[in-house]
Amino acid sequence: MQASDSVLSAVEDGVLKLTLNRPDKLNAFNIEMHVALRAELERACDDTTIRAVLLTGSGRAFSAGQDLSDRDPRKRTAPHDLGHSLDTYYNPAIRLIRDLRKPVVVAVNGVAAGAGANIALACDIVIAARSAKFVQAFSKVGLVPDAGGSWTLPRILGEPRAKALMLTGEPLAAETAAEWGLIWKAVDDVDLLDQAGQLARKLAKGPTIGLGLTKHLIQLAASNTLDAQLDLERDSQRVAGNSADYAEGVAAFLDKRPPVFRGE
Ligand code: T3D
Repeated sequence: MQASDSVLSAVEDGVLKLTLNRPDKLNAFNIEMHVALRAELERACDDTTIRAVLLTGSGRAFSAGQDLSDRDPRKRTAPHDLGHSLDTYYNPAIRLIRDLRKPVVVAVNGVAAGAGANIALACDIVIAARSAKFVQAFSKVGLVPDAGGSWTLPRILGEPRAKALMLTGEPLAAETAAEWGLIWKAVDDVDLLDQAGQLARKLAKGPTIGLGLTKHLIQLAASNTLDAQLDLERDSQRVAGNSADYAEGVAAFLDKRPPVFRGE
């Protein structure tokens, strides 16, 4: 199924591959692209044959964030309501990525700026081309960080680095992002899609229920007390322990053969 030219989608080996596809605009977000991405993320949630998502961009950029040509103040009599834009488009996308009980891998193929950077950083595993960079571009146009960036960066990097990146808008190279723990790893540009694709396929063959619960546990860890987290581990393990994939995992171990997980 191809919902829109601005987001290409294909399912193979249980992986929904989504490619942001406005390369002439560095894959900047307009309403059409938002609507298409949202429809695809909802599909990832509902379709049990999809067991992992791989997100990337076409051309030389991952995404330059909001399409600023849709925000030209000279073409308007009153300011655009950016709060409405976040409520309607960006925030639902971030929530869908975070709430999806399936792994989301992002292959950052080039520059990721503004909301484009923070959408990438909301994904579960971030692999970037060595030439890619992350730009908290908001301050350059008088805005504040959005798409979850003001939550994500301080948590991962601490205040000093988050503030420096967000107040200056200076680009952060992929290798430094990896050294700082902001992303999983930087790989040679030519290897990016191979490595990200292999990883997504491996995850799609995994015990989907357990992986989804693991994602959820990790996301709640920072705001939970240890007691609350122990309770959540207990409840999650109970669910994982009832899954067919757990039975298969144990049987395969005892049989000394690789498990065949079905995501059930
Ligand atoms: O508005 C709301 O709904 C609220 C939400 C806001 C979220 C946001 O994301 S705000 C932040 C928006 N993004 C930016 O401010 C980034 C703007 N772009 C840049 O700073 C640079 O383009 C990059 C650092 C991303 C890349 O630089 P470079 O030198 O590699 O490329 P370039 O030459 O600047 O751009 C290439 C083309 O893409 C160029 O068009 P042209 O001249 O070839 O016709 C440029 O205008 C276009 N482009 C790049 N970014 C955007 C864009 N066009 C529209 N919107 C963009 N964001």
